[in-house]
This record gives sequence, structure tokens and C-alpha cells, in this order.
Amino acid sequence: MKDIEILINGVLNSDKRVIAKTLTKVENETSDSEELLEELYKHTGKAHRIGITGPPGAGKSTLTNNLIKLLSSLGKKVGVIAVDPTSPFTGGALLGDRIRMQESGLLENVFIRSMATRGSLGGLCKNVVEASDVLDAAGMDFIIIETVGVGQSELDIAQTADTVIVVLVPESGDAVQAMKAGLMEIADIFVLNKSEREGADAVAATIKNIIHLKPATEDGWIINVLKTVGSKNEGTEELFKEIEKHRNHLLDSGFIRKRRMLHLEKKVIDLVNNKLKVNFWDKEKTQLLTNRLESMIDRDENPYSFVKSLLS
Ligand SMILES: Nc1nc2c(ncn2[C@@H]2O[C@H](COP(=O)(O)OP(=O)(O)O)[C@@H](O)[C@H]2O)c(=O)[nH]1
Ligand SMILES: [Mg+2]
Repeated sequence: MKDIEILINGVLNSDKRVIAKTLTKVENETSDSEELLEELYKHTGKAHRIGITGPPGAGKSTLTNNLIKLLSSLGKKVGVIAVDPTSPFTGGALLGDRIRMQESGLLENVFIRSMATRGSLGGLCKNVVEASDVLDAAGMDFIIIETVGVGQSELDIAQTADTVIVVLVPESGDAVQAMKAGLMEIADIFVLNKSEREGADAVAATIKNIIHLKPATEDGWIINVLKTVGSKNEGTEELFKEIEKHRNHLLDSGFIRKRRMLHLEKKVIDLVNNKLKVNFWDKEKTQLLTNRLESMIDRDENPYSFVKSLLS
């Protein structure tokens, strides 16, 4: 058997070691990673993809951990992709994440993968989507993708998740911040975590008011605000029920297909853009650009006509 067939069989058989190896290839974009993804694609589409996003420290990892345990106790296979922020300031929190995640990773039907952000726009999105595809092909019932909602990543998550959960905490200004960051637009479910804290009911009411101000969604889904206490594992079952409700809503209304077609459209456009970029900027053209910078800065030439000549 060819190496690639061994990998594909391993993924399809949910062999954890092979899944890990394949994910590393996908993450590093090795020369055979595309062929792997090509072969795996027809085996994807069965998993329900849950995106969990929100500000750092809101309790995303804690809730993910709670969901993993619940899903696993229900006999579900769960794949998790945790996107680590590159920020060195979060080192401590990440260590905490790993320990908690590892504890869940010991559960038989759970596969957990931590992925680094590359810091480059687009790179994050692509690899996370492809990594989800690998876990999907590996037969996971649910895939949970945790990303920090502070930049581009939470918008990327909306490009692959069937259900997006935005986690907020009662701290003042959180809801407003979330609105600014575009989190309100992508949420299917809001979770107010740390809801044992003072002011939780008021913040939950504020979020509900903001939701009411939004135009109704095309598919008729009503966004709910759930209160949880992640550190005490409170509200996890209610959260899972809401996820199931959303999933059934998408399935019954047929909107799952529409949503996934939108994701596909974005994916194909990204693939083309990436390929054009990679193939276009070969050594020769890069050198040509470098050579012409002098004449452009001296105004002997303008960038527009230079681009025209490059493309013709
Ligand atoms: N008081 C309180 N602390 C919580 C709750 N949920 C999580 N935490 C704590 O908040 C901190 C950050 O949680 P974490 O899950 O790492 O947040 P993330 O950065 O969003 O993934 C940890 O110390 C958790 O133990 C909660 O409901 N109440
Ligand atoms: Mg986390």
C-alpha cells in the first residue's frame, strides 16, 4: 500500500496516531497534504461543527471541556481544535488549557488538537477548516473549534462552524465590546459564563435586547442567551440541548445545506487566492518587483502601470 493510502485508511478508521500525523501534514502544508485532503473530502460532511469564541478568559476552554465530557458520556465521538493565540502573555493560561484538555483527551472517543496561529491573515482560517475536515472524515460526531474572539479568527470560525457559540462574562462592557468586534453577527447561541457573578442577569438582559434589535435571521432561528458556571459544570446540559436544537433547526429547515454551500464558496475562493499568490510570486517576479522599487520611489514609474505589465 502507498503511504498516502495507509494514512487515509488510518484516518477513516479513527486511528488516533494517524489522525495526529495527518493533521501535522495539513498544518504544515506538506507536499502530500493536498492529495490527502482530496481523498478525504468525500468522507466529510457528517460531523456537526461547533465554533466557540469569545474574549480571553471568558471560559471557552472550560466549557469545551465540560461539553467533551458530556458528549463522551453520551457515546459521541468528539474532535477538538483549540487555536492557541501566539501572544506570549497567555503562556500560563495555555498551560492550564493543556492540562485540562489532556484530562479529557484520555477519554476514548475524544481527539484533541492544539493549533498555533500563524499571525498571518488567511493562514489560520485555511488550516483550521482543513483540520476540521480531517476530523470529520475520521468519523467524529461533533467537532468543537475554540478560538479567541479578538481579531480575525472569530470571523474565520463562522466560515466553517454549523453552530457558533459566543461566550461572554458579566464584566461591564463585555457585551458592547463583543458587538464592536463583530461577535454579535456570527452568534447562533450566546453563553453568559461566570453567571454566578453579580450583574449577570442585567448583562443577559442587555444581550437579549441587542439580539432583539437585530433583523430576524433569514432561517428564522431565534438566538438564545444561556447562563453557565463553567468551573462548576453548571449549564452544560442546557447548552448541549440548545446546540442540538440549533442543529435540528438547520436540518429540518434545510438551511444546513445553504450554510455549508456558503462555507464552500468562501473556501474555494480562498484556495484560488492562495494558489494564485503562491504561484504568481515566483523568484523572477519577486526579483523584478525588488528591481523596480527604485524607479517607483523616484516617480520614474508608477505602481499601476507596473502591475499592468506584470499581469499582461
Ligand atoms: N468564577 C468563575 N470562573 C470560571 C468559570 N468558568 C471558568 N472559570 C475560570 O476562568 C478562567 C479562564 O477560563 P478558560 O476556560 O481558560 O477561559 P478561555 O480563555 O476563554 O478559554 C479559569 O481560571 C477558569 O477556571 C465560571 O463560571 N465562574
Ligand atoms: Mg482557552
